Parts: sequence; C-alpha cells; structure tokens
Amino acid sequence: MSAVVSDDERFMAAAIRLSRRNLGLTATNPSVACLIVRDGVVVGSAVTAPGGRPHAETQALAMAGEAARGATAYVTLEPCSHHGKTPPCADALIASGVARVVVSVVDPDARVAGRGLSMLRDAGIAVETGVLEREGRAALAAYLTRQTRKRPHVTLKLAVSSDGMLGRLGAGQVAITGPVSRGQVHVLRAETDAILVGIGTALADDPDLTCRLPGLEGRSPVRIVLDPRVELPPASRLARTARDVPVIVVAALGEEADDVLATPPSGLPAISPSRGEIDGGMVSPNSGVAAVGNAGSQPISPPEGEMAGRPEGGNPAASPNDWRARAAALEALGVEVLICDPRRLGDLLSALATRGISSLLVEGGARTAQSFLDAGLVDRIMLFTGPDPIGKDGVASPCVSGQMPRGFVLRHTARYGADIFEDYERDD
Ligand code: AOF
Ligand code: ZN
Repeated sequence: MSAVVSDDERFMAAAIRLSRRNLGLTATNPSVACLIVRDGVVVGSAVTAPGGRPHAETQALAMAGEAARGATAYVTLEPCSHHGKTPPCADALIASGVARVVVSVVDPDARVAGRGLSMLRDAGIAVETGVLEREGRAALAAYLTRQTRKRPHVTLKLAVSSDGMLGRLGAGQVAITGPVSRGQVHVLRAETDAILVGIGTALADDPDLTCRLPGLEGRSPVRIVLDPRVELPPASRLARTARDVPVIVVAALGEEADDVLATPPSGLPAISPSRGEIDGGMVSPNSGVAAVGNAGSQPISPPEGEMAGRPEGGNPAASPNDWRARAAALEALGVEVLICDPRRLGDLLSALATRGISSLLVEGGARTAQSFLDAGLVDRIMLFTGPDPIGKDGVASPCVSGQMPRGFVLRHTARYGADIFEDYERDD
C-alpha cells in the first residue's frame, strides 16, 4: 500500500525521525528536531543537544545562515516563547526571516502553550500546526506524559513464548525471542531514561539491564529494582556496576512497610526469569532517599561464569531487621536506596518524574507487569512473541497477543526473525 503525502508531511516525517536521535539524552527537555527547507532543499537541520540545550531551532538556523530567509521551518514541537537558559526560539525564527513555520505538536509547557505560535503569527509568519500530530506525539510521548500527568511515560515490554509464557519456574533466563528482537529491546533501552524490574527477576536472572549495542553502550538507562526487603545481593551484576550505570533499589523501609516486612521473605533461588517476583510496587516520594556513592569503575558485563555462584548468595534476606546493614552494603557500592511504600506505584512514578525521569521501561517480571497494569500506569505495551512453547512449569504472561487489557489498541506489527512484534498503545 502506498499513499501520496504532501511536502509538509514528508519533511515533518524526516524531522520526527531526526528527533528520535537524542531520545533519552536531553532530560528533562524533550528531544525536538527542526529542519529548515528552502525551495525543497534542506538547508539546516538539528536536534535538541544532549543535556537539553541548545534547542533544535537555533542550531538549525545557524546551519542555514542567510538561506533561512524566506524558507520554511519544520519543528516537531512548538518553538519556545520563554526566556529559560536560552532565549526564545520563536524570536530566533522571527529574526532569521523564515516565511513559514510548520509544527507537529503544541507545547503543553505552561511557559509556552501556544505563545510560541502567537509570537510567530504576530510577526507575520505563516504558521501551521498538527502536521503528523500522532507521530509527533509518539516521538514526544515521554515529555508529554511527564508534562501533563506528572509521571514518566511507562512502556511494558513482554517477551512471550508461543504458549503465552514469560519463562519457566526456577529456570533462570530462558531464551524466548531471537537476536533481532533483543537488538530492538536494546535500542529501546538506549532511548529510555530508566528501566525497572522486580527483585524476583533481579535474583533469578542477575541481569545487567544495560544497552550493549555497539556504539550505544554509553546510553544505558538508570536501573531500578523494586526490592521491598533490600535483597539485591552486593555480588549481583547490578550492584557491582552501580558506579558505571546508576542503580536505584526501591525499598519498603519506612513506617508504611511493616506489612511488607511481615510477609515471608522471597526465598532463594527466586522463581523464574523475569517472572514471578515477590515484589508488589513501591513508593513514597517524600519518605527519604539514601546517598549515592560515586567513583570507581567495574565492568558492566562480566563474562558468563565470572561470578562466584548465583547472586542469591550475596545478600540473603535474613532478618528484616538487618535491612539497614544490607542497605549500607549496597550504598557502599554506589547503589541508591530509595524508601517507598510498595503499594503506591503512582507515588513512585511521581518521585521519578520529579527527579527528571520522563520515560520508564518495565521489563519484568509477571508480578511487576501485573501491578503496573492493575494500577493503570502502563501507556504502551511492546509484545514480542517467540516461535516456541515453554510448556510445563511455565509462568503465564499477564497479556498475550489478541488478549490485551481494555483500552489498548494495536498500532503496529513487525516480524523480527522468527518473532512477531506487536506495539500497543493506550487509547486515551
Ligand atoms: C524548543 N526547542 O529543541 C526544545 C524545546 O529549560 P529550558 O529553558 O531549556 O526550556 C525547556 C522547555 O523548552 C521545555 O519544557 C519545552 O517547553 C521546550 N523545549 N523547545 O523550542 C527545543 N527542546
Ligand atoms: Zn527553544
């Protein structure tokens, strides 16, 4: 199937593609792209710089120079109108002499919110908005969710066997999907501010949760473990690499945590790969944050077999009263221990948004996935279905192809090797 698209859509599509380049690098700013087009030729193009500044428009205009006069600017987000750390992009566009500005998404930031468009119109520039808005919104989803819902945009990633299982009880990591899907997941990690798993998954899989694609190793997200009893072993890969890529252990150590601590410890070894953890959820933005260490460096991904035994041996869930010692041992390795109420995932997400995290990838396991779904805190589900069954002792996925929670619509499918990929988005 093919479709005739207008020049505006064609250039905006290119701008949206470009804007994805710095996703995960510009927090708390959005990654915006701008193209300056004169007589059908791109004379300037830029994306928001890592760290969030300079903004896209000023860089693209600098590249275009005098050629910007009379040109059209394509911007994925409304140009800013406020004096922040840099002067307003709307002023820069006016000064450049562009004749027309085409925008995909209007900026919800209260300092902008339509004022950027008015400034341009008042200066006699032709302005059009809403071009490829759905695609623009998808690329800006993290920023828009944090602005409007005051929490990160949450993507749930599930790798499901052909019989709907996430893994096998007690089997550690089980390969369900192939290398192409795994590469896609690593791209996703590179684009995302933080990645989250439950302690069951951390114990069973001893995951790195880093991005290990060649050239993108520096783009790993902050790693978060829901760990009510502080069971993450100091010998785990996560703890040992905390000085290279930050790790936050979300622990239920406050007064609200009595219930959690009163329940039996998760026991070791934990249940299965990315599945069946004992955690619930976590939270409490104001209840306290422990210090983070720094300095030192350890390999992110030690070769298989380098660790002496499974990580479960390192930080056993002895007595709940030992949590202070366990927390201190992790902190000494550079892990941050964040104290939260495990029953209030929404509070955890607000706390993460407050510290600048706009996108969160939930990677497991079954119980963590279920608790995010139950709380209505999932915006997107990326479902990878492998070709083989797990069979006996399988841990069921909370959702499988064709049986998604209400409110999710299928936006896109793809075939990655022998796997089927489905991309679902919450429709509200
Ligand atoms: C643009 N172009 O490339 C980006 C914009 O803290 P500041 O001063 O950098 O402002 C942050 C706000 O700027 C952010 O909330 C959003 O409204 C806008 N981001 N605007 O014109 C850009 N990244
Ligand atoms: Zn700007």
